Amino acid sequence: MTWHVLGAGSLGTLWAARLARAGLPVRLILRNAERLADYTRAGGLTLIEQGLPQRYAIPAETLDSDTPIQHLLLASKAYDALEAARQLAHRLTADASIVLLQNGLGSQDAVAQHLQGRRCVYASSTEGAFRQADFQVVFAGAGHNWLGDPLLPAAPKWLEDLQAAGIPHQWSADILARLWRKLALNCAINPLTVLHDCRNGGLRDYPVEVANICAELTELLHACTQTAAAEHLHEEVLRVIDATAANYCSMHQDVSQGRRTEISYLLGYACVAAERHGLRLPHLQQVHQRLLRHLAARGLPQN
Ligand code: NAD
Ligand code: KPL
Repeated sequence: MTWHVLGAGSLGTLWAARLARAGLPVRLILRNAERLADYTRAGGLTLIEQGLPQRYAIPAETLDSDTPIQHLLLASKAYDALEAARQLAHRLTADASIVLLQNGLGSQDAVAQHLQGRRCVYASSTEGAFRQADFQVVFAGAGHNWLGDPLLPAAPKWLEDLQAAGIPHQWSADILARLWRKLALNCAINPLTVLHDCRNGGLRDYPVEVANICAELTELLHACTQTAAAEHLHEEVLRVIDATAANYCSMHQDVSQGRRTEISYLLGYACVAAERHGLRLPHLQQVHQRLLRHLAARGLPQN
C-alpha cells in the first residue's frame, strides 16, 4: 500500500524519507508541473541527519495526477490543509486514511468534515525539522508523534509502517487532549516571545504576563471539558521555557522571516473558543489583539 505525502516541506520530507528508507512505497504530491520539474532537477529529497545528507529519489506527481490514494500524509501548514484536502478528495479511495500533521486546532476538524466517511487521524508532533534549501531538510530535533482518531478509538493496522520506518509514535485514545495541551503551551509562549522579540528564555523576565495567560488558558481548557490538558499547565509552561530557553519559538521564527503564522489555529482558535463559551479572558484577548497589530504592521497575514 502506497503512502502519498503532500507537502515536500519539513515534516513531509522527514516522514517520506523514513518511510522510503524502510522500503515502503511512497509518492510525493507536489503543487504543479513546475514544482515537479524542480524536484526532478534536484534528484529527490535530501534529509540531513546529524550533518549527514542522504538523498531519497522518491517518485513524485502533481495534485492533478489520477493515481488513487489510500494512505495520505497531509503535512502542510494548518492554513493550507483544507484546500489541499479539497484538491485531493476525488482521488481518495472509499477506505482511505488521512494523517493530519498540523499544529494547533481547527484545521483537522475542517478537513475531517470535508472528507466525511474517510478516516482522518489527527497527529501531534514534537519532532523538529527545517528546510535548508528546496527539497533539503534538516532533522533538527528528536521528538515524538501522537496519533489518534476522535471518532474511532481503535488503532489502524498501518501503524506497523511507522514502526518499520522508525518514526517514533504512540496511538492516543484522546488525541484532542494532546492537541489542546500543545495549543495551550504554544499560546502561552509563542505570542509573548513575538511581542517581546525574545527567545523562549526571555519570558523569565515577564513572569506575571506568563502567569496571567496560563490562568486564563486553564480556565478555557476547563470550559472546553479538556480537564487533563489543563492540569499543571503553568508549571509545564515554565518547564518548557527553561528547557528551550536558548531557542526562538516557531512563531517568532515565522515572523522574523516574514512568513505567515498559524495564529488562527493557535491563539485565534483559543479566543474563538472562549467567546463560544461566553468566557471573558482579558489577558488572552489583549495578547491576541496586540499580536494581530504586530503582524499587520509587518505586512503579514492576520489569519
Ligand atoms: P512546511 O511549510 O515546511 O511544509 C509544508 C509544505 O506543504 C510546503 O512545501 C508547501 O508548499 C506544501 N503545500 C501546502 N499546500 C499544498 C498543496 N495544496 N499542494 C502541494 N503542496 C502543498 O511546514 P512544516 O514545518 O512541515 O509544518 C507542517 C505542520 O507541522 C505545521 O502545522 C507545523 O506547525 C507543524 N509542525 C512542524 C514542526 C517542524 O519542526 N517543522 C514541528 C512540529 C509541528
Ligand atoms: O512548540 C513550540 C514552538 O516553538 O512552536 C514550543 C517550543 C513548545 C514553544 O511554544
